[in-house]
Amino acid sequence: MNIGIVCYPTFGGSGVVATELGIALAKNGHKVHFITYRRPARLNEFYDNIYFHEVSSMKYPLFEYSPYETALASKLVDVVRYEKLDLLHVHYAIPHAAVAFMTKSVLAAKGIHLPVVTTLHGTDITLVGNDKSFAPVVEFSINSSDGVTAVSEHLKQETLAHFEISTDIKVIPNFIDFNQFKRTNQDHFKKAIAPQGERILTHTSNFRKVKRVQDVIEVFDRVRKKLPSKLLLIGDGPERPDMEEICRSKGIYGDVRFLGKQHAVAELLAVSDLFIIPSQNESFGLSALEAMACEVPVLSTNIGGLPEVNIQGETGFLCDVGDVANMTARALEVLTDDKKHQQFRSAALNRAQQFNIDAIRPMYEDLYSSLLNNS
Ligand code: GMT
Repeated sequence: MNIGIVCYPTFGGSGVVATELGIALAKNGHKVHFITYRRPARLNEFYDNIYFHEVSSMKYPLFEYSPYETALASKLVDVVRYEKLDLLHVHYAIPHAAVAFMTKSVLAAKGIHLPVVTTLHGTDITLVGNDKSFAPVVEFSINSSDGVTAVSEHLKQETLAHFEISTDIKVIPNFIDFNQFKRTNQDHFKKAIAPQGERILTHTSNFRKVKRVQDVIEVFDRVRKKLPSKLLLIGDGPERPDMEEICRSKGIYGDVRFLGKQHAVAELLAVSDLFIIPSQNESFGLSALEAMACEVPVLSTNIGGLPEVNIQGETGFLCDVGDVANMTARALEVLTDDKKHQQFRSAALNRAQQFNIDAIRPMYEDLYSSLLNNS
């Protein structure tokens, strides 16, 4: 198949899932075209059947906001026509599903039928998508897609609860490529981060309010008082300056490393003893799955799609949002008992194996085939 993928090119989960799916599809013999405003962050190798089309929009003094949607749709029309794409798969509904509808309409006027798949990732439905300023277009463009997928059963139910949906939504979860995410020996690294054998707690996110990074720091501060520990904070975003300030005012800055955006996430997870994801809202929690693939137990909240990934008392613990006292107790429970810690590590790996890319990629391929057969 000749497949077009539209996504955000950032380190954010939807962009990562879109890019890793594209790479997996290309490895399985498909031609894949990424169409977005920058080369996707995870697309950092050469593949002879992956193509990247950069969208750039004209600058004009009248435009206070550059009309990216029009530029993206125009680029898509071009790529579909000249690269003869069979299908377009857009990730994150806003604005990509609406742009796909526009593209489809332009192509239909030229006698070209383009099947469109939209994957819903989370905040495109919850935090952002159901805001009045977006909701009517989000609903319309979901219903106009030929295939719709959601990354968890919870997100599917949220979509049905907030919108009038007239189309089927297929749940296809996030996935993991074990060639990239596996526990490797990083002893030198571990010694550099925790020279006295301290426990290493890790959190990865885009540092937005929804991630509640302040809870990560609070839990770490409490754990650290009982057990020598270090905290790795991977990623960057609007909350980072405040989080740095909290660490300084608590006097724990020396034990916390703000690592910023990283390519070496698997190496950092490989030295971690516990992964913390205390989000207020999380449709799936790809970062938790990546940690589990590296045999790191997960301390998460019990909201959204997280219970579909992290299993209470087996692969980690699930606590109420903001319940830092319980989170601290659970963290200490697993970090102070080597036998239990090892059991959790093995269970985390076993669970992650259920989301192996080799099992999930065919779900997308089957969906594409059924749409192409129908058209
Ligand atoms: O919504 C976000 O915060 C960003 C979004 C993204 O585009 O990175 O993440 C969402 O998609 C991921 C991949 O499907 C999921 O694993 C995340 O749980 C989801 N984030 C939220 O629901 C908050």
